[in-house]
Amino acid sequence: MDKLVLSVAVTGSATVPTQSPYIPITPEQIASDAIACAELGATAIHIHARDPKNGRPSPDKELMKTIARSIKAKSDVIVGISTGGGIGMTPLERLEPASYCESELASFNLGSMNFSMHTAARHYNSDDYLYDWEEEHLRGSKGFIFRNTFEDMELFASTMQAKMIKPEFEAYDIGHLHNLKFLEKTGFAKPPYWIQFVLGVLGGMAATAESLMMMIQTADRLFGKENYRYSVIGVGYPMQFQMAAISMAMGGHVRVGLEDNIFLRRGQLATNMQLVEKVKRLAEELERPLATPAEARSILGLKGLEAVNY
Ligand code: KMH
Ligand code: ZN
Repeated sequence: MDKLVLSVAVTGSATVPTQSPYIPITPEQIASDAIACAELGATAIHIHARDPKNGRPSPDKELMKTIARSIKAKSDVIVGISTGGGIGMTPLERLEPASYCESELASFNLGSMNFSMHTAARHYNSDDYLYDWEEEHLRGSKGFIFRNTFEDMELFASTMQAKMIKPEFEAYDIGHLHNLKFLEKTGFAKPPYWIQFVLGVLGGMAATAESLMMMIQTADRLFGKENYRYSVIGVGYPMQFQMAAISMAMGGHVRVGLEDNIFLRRGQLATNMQLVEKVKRLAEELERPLATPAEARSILGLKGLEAVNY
């Protein structure tokens, strides 16, 4: 088995600040969590930017550059920039931060889908929310379509190819793997692939061992085991840890972080660093030593920190 590539998605764009005081918001907070996670042994950080005034997900490329640069000043951890963005952003707005920063890695979402967080709103009354955008963000996601058409994907793929940004392919469903195969056939994707199996989004496959097995079997058949590596995201609690353990036992890699789960234990909110510590304990028990950023760069075939634009 490879050494374990442990990615941490420190803030994301699905949650709202009211859900947890530990979600980092400002560029300083996001960079500080990223650096602390790297010091604990995380290999890669997946970042989104948020408006420092109110925590709303932001497509501002300068904010993203500030975050990436602050991380680079203190750590050689791999930085992957989101192109999933957030609700209300156009595909071009979503692509801009990664394209501008020319990061080593960027997420690449493999298909359009429902993507809903509206069930989280049942825990709050309207006057519980800290900021005016939050309630509509959660409730309104019931009507949200996460757009990733073939036209969008071709644009994302050609931009990333031109800037030597390695795509981190996010597959939420079996059909997304077939979409990747189609991108390969039409010249928009080339193995070896780095795939995140994202399980547990309302609108995608459930976070179960059975879903993961179906994903792996399909990817093996479409691409061949030797042509891809995978990491697993279990969305929500306790799925983040359950999926991490299954993936580690099978030789896969893992992503944790407050983007996908805000709890350390039932009813107890987590910090990003606590999530990393918990998954490190599991990794130790399962004999999966962590990859350093340098080892992961070689495992994933990344261009290197010298070639980024931040
Ligand atoms: N929050 C994850 C379920 C992206 O940023 O491109 C999906 C994600 C998408 O990370
Ligand atoms: Zn993300």
